[in-house]
Amino acid sequence: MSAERTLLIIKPDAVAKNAIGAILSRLEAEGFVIRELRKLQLSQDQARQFYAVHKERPFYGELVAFMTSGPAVPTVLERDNAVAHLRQFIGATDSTKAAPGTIRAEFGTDVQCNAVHASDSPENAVGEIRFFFG
Ligand code: 3AN
Repeated sequence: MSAERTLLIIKPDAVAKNAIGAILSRLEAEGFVIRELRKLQLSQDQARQFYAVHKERPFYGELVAFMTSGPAVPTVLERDNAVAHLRQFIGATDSTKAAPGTIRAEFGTDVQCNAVHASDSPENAVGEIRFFFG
């Protein structure tokens, strides 16, 4: 199968836990190649824009506040079937329900502080990679 790219963001909760290296190491061991990597703090405008699909949801304000609360690490990852494989590997959105062994089960806390974001479709991956890396 041909290589595909997806966007991962190590969120502020995982960065604050000093888990950047542990998460990247798990991903590399799973066959993902790190193509781009940057540590940054999202502005309010960037966070609102990135999560614009959720703007009508009740948690939108909290989500923007959390995502701008500290540095995050957007990363472009490549492997075969990257989008679907990464979604499986990170686990369910709510860390308390994520399957054992997944990134969110290991490094996340709850539905908001869930350690990482990953693109949910190849189309969104293209847009999200462009959002951070041009
Ligand atoms: P995923 O990140 O697994 O694709 P989405 O797209 O449903 O999940 O949600 C986007 C982000 O919004 C999640 N990563 C999470 O941080 C936050 N979120 C989702 N549902 C809730 C909720 N009920 N309360 C607070 N935050 C939420």
